[in-house]
Amino acid sequence: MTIHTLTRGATAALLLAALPLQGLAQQAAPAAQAPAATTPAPAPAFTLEPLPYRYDALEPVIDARTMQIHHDRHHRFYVGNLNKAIDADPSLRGLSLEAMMARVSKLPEAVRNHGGGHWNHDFFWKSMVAPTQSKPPSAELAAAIDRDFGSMAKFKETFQATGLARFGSGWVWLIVGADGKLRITSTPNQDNPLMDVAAVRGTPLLGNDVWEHAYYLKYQNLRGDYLFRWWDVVDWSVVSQRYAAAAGAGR
Ligand code: MN3
Repeated sequence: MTIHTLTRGATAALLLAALPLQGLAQQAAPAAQAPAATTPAPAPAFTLEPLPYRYDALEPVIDARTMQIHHDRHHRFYVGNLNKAIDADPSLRGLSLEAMMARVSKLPEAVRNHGGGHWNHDFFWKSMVAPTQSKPPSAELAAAIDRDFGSMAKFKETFQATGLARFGSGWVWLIVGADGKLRITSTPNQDNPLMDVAAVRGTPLLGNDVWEHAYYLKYQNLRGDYLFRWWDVVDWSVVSQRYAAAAGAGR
């Protein structure tokens, strides 16, 4: 991927983002606009939330420029294209992302790619915190990691190796299965373990984005270094809450 293609993608994403604003302007000044027969576009089904922290909050692990491009261009692109897919198939409107993931094999491919992209990135941003604020996992989650992986060190080693082994673009996940067992899995592209197409399904507790756009500016081809450094920005308090919620739902 080159900077040139990133920039072109960003331009398209910014144009998409400007559409709702044009709609508002039309409503404010109807006399100057199109005939009354024109139906105003419905509100977008999904919106891009701001990052829950500053672009530079994850420095020095993830640089501000990467965060800005990743959120403002890549994530915005997925949201815009997901909304386009929903506009093209109104039966999808009102469905949660999770409901779409559960039967994504029967939906348009754009939902798999861009709905997955939206869910995955929203989950990813919320999984991280400034390195100074990173806390250890809960006692319950730490015990489950020891039980299912042997130790936290072995868990991290396997997670990194799984992320490194993903050929091309994708994600590496820590999930909890319906049986309560923790597993590490990897998905291609913007797939995730909630999807009915996933080889290994479960409730995601943590996921790392191993697309080159997630790390290339700072780490270039050294995905392994990115995976190793990333632990410093994992918000284990959020991961622990997800584990408690999944365990509670399973009882
Ligand atoms: Mn990404």
